[in-house]
Amino acid sequence: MFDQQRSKSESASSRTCLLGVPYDAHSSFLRGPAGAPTEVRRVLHGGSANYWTELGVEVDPARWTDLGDLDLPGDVEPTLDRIAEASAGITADGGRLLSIGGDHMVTWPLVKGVAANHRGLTIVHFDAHPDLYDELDGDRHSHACPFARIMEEGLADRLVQIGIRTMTSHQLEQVERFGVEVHELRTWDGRLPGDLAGPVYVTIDMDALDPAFAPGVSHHEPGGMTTRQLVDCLHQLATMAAADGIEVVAADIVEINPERDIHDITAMVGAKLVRELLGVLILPSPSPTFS
Ligand SMILES: [Mn+2]
Repeated sequence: MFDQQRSKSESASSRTCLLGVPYDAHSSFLRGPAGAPTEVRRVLHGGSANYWTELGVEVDPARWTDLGDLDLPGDVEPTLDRIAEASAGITADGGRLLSIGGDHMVTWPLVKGVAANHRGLTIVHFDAHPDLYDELDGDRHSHACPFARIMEEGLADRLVQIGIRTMTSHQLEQVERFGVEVHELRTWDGRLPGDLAGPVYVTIDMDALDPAFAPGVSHHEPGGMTTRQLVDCLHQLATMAAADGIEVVAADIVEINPERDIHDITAMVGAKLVRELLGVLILPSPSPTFS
């Protein structure tokens, strides 16, 4: 059993890739998230923290591959295609993807690439906003729209949203249209649904967190999650993965805007989330916890 698990772990760890997606052309309010991959890497490797997760998984850079940043053409359609191609290539044959950077629009092509390799995806989505607009300011590629596109295209079977605190009547109609499971923050109990199953894609919009914890985002939305609550959710996913209930196949961290950060506070949260997500992606089960 142990040998089996270890060999499963090692094969996943050899193909767990970090990818920077420096694209923020479809932000509706402020630009900046294109600069996030550089800032998160700088802090991740900056020497102020080690390469271990809270659950005791070592995520030293030798255990995963940093593919650097995607070179993107700029125009939207070829950019979407290039992101989707990269995502599909990385997640083929059991490879796992952690993407950093960009505004939330990039999640659409990232999920498209993962869905090419995994049927029946569940998306676990942390955000202040549902991002379900049919269009915003005439832009169907807006960072406020990716989950409308994903659900229209049938790229995921299930969309679970945590942290929401900006619902509108239009987006509530979209929730009902697409059967989205929304856990509004005002009534959330801190738990992910207990019946998650199959391949899981995790997407973290940094504005799910309260601006007190993550000021470096374009849309400050007070009354948000604590960093502790978010990390605890990733640990819940690790527990479910260890029990073979789910397989976390890919994740992204979006909407970090370094232009608004203060003393690297948000970049450091991003680096911590990178570590904790790598811990879930690299190992199907967490190592023994320190006690
Ligand atoms: Mn958001």
